[in-house]
Amino acid sequence: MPGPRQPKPSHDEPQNHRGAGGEIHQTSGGDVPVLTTQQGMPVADDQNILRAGVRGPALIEDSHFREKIFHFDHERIPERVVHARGFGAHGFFETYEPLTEITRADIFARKGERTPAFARFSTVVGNKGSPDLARDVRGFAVKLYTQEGNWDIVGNNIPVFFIQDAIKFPDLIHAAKDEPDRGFPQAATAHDNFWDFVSLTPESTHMLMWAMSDRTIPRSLRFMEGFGVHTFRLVNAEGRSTFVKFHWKPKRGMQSVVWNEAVKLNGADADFHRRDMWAAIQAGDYPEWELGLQLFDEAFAESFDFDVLDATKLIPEELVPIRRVGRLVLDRVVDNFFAETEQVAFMTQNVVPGVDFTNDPLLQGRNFSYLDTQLKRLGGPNFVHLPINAPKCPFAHFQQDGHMAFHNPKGRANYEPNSWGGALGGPRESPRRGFVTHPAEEAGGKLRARPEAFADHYSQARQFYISQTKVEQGHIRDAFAFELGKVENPAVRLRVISHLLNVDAALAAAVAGKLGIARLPAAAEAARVVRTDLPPSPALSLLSNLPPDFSGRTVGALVTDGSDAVLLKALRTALDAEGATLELVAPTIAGIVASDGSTIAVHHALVAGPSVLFDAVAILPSAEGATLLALMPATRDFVADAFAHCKFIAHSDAAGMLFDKAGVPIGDGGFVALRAKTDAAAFVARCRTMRFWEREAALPPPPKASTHPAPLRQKRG
Ligand code: HDD
Repeated sequence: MPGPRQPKPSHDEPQNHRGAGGEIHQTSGGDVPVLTTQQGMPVADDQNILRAGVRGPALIEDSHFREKIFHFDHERIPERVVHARGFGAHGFFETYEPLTEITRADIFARKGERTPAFARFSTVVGNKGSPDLARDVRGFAVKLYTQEGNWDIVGNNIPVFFIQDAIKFPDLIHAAKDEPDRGFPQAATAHDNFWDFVSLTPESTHMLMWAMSDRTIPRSLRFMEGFGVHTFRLVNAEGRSTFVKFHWKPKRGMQSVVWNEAVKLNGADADFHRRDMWAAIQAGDYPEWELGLQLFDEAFAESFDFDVLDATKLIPEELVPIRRVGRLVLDRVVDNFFAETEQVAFMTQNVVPGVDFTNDPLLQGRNFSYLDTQLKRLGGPNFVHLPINAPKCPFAHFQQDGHMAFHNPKGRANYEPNSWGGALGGPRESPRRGFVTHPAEEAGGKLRARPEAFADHYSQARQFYISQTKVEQGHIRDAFAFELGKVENPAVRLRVISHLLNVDAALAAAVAGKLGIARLPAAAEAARVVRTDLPPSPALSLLSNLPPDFSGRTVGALVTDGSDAVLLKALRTALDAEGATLELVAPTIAGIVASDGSTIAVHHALVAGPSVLFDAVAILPSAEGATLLALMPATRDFVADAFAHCKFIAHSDAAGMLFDKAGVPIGDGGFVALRAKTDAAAFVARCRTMRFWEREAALPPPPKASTHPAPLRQKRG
């Protein structure tokens, strides 16, 4: 009975109807698909629940409504217990040259062969809806759909880890995530529980140095390295094993933001990283990394200063150079975020013939955990049937049934051995093609213990610190001071300082000074003498390894009506030539009329386009436009932040008053005046060093604590 609030459906032509609230709906017709229930029954009315009378109660008979609400109620699956917030993309891995002398892995057998790949990048600690620029380790997980099965390299953007043994992982993660009695802080390690745990776990010290460095606030997921972390094995056809550490080297080089910028980015665009990657792929600027191998044998492992099974240690590139063996290119965004990025199941134990594990106790524990977690998250044993998880090579086995079984074997035999013979008998094992575990010899009693060499917790932490530039060291000091500044318990703060004293006395004193600690505690007792002879490893520094150019980066130009059209064009041309992007910011999103009378669309209104979104800025108002901008508070932030974040700043002459207004002293080497067309190219050339760090060096040095140690009682876990 059509009532006054019920739109009348038509199946002939698309028609517009008004729903109860007056909203417009289009009914199906022509090539528009008909809305159906999950069962395929066409739906006549998706606006109104079935009720007894226009103002009467709802009827349980409305199976369409019940199905719709039932399904909605069950849309969520548990988020990942760690690495909940992530962003994935499809692509391929291309092999540079056959590596048959090192591994029988099929993926490395043929030069130029492309293997489909899916990569997911993530933060570790925050929940699914947390901001992208949290200070956090980034997950770097790659699924390679090889012709001999799926191989997952489930790594991070840091080559070491907080703990040596997987049995401590739940403690680490409990301590790092929000505190259980209050549910905050979210996506931050800047709280008591985390620092309490790590300060009672000295093996974390090396990782803490990385975590407090700019590595944990990358500018883009495209501009960070990836690491397999553990030592793995590659095994060739003769069964010879070579130890390997996996590295992903970003084509566009490495780059991070500064902390103050990260804080503001989280507010300006909490999706900054995912938007950046999405935009790059959509623009055809495909994110790319080279796969690097550090290959070494037993003899090197024996002679190395540290145990290669200890995930809190790395092997400096200067000691074992990286061999680049292929590239990963991400060239396709997902069709559906849930189906692909959310449901993808990475597992460290997914290796292929020719790749094998070592006895790293962290890795061994992971090999248990990842399968287990998928059952919880994806709800049954058939999660590999999901398209994102299914191998792309032929597969055949006798595993059957279970929830949501999509690939069901045909035929009578569902066991082996069987005597059905031929195709009827189903698949058979293949000693020749199959995965064979490297027959490493093992001996020793059953015990819960760690090798003696694992006990050196400070030497490589120190090596990392001394490998950083002065600017980076300053950022590390600031990060420690920020995080510990959020710690309420003074004993925890002191305990961290006592560890830092084993890393670098000046670092410890500076952090203590920033925390207002008047007297330094005694250094933490070190189980092994700290090595001060390890040389700096320049490869560990971001700023010592700048990319060759400014490609993949973005300049934000603040423009107004009357902005110089010729200069704008020159800037765009210079950036295009560099492979960089220009985005325009104007007083309103309606765009501007440039000096030549042309109307130019802009990307951001000033209030929504702060300078933190960009790698460098150009402030190019007309004289009249500058007067208008001077009245807008957002202009001051745009200018002052760009300056404080050490960005290169191009400017028109008219911009001068805006610098004055923002209290920015114009004139250091980070400013480039744009007057003639050629100035644009000069500005882009300056941008190649990414930031004008000298500006930061001009700031006054931090206060320091007294170097007279104060006694401190150490609590040990
Ligand atoms: Fe883990 C997810 C990386 C130690 C247990 N881990 C997860 C992801 C990455 C890493 C990138 C997200 C994968 C994705 O995008 O879906 N994890 C690491 C690295 C580690 C590490 C580099 C140390 C070197 N992890 C680690 C340990 C354990 C786990 C020691 C447990 C014993 N990790 C898990 C997990 C997760 C996970 C609980 C959560 C979601 C998932 O696996 O699929 O099983």
